[in-house]
Amino acid sequence: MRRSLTGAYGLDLRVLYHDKCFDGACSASVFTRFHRECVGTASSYSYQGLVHRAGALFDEGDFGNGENAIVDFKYSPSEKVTWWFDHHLSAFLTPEDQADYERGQADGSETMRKFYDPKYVSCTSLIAHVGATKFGFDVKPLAELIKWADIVDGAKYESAKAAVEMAAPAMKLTAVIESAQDGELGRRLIPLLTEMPLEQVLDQPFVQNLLGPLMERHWKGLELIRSRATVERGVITFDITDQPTEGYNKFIPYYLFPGGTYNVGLSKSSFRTKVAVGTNPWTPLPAEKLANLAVICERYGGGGHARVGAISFPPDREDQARSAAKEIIAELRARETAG
Ligand SMILES: [Mn+2]
Repeated sequence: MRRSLTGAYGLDLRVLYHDKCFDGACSASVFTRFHRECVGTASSYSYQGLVHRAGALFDEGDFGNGENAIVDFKYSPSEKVTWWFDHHLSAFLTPEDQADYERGQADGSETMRKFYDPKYVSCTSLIAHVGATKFGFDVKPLAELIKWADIVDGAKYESAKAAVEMAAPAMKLTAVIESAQDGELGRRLIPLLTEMPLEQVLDQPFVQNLLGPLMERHWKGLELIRSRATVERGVITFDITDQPTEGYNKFIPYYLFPGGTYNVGLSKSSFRTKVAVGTNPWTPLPAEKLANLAVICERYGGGGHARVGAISFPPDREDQARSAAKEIIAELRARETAG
């Protein structure tokens, strides 16, 4: 890390970003380019990934001695933080944090440094918009990155085929980023994201090495679910509890049965037996006709969102998981039949 001896100018700028997230990596990359081209007060940039965890999210030691930017992650009132961009609904950990942010906006001291707007689908597009409209940032070269950050963070895939076959480089990069084991991947990837097309980033040997085993596991998961899944009265079901897995692509059921409205899947990992309940994102049915899956899952001690929920049981309580799944399947099929 290069450091100059005098003043704030020429110091390293630390970018703290949402780790294991495509939008987080793209946000860090776009922020870096924006800062270098439009602000120019740092001689180098370093990267620190952040993850959601119980209790305090920030450690003062995470912040560097120069400027610090937090992107696509919660607000921190630390005086070391000089830039902040976020678009999450739950951006403030406490009312005090929110009051701190609002104070800086009301007195004008931070209106050109801290930006929050939950209407943006991705933080990448928020940074690009603020940069372009308030600082004259040229975002034309970033069109591909911004488009894909919006698609991935908003889960707005055009089809189950696009989500499962993962032909687009951004989809494969997302898989690699989400499976990263440490901060090293982000540090290597972030500087490349704004410098070259996604296809070329994906072609880097260190990315290809990580992608190979992930895609192999993905295709195996697809074949396993294909061999088990059936659809009846709009509800796709499958049981793969006999083949423990640490996860599968949640769009696979709709790829296999595009006409299915819901899917109820039973799976097992090292720490739980899981009933996953989802709604086909490409269903032509209007929202008011769809079941609220969070409410259904809560009845069994689970939870989630209106369109997707889950219930976890201890690994050895497959019997309970199976009977909950059976009841939910019957309920969703009755709804479909009732129209
Ligand atoms: Mn985001």
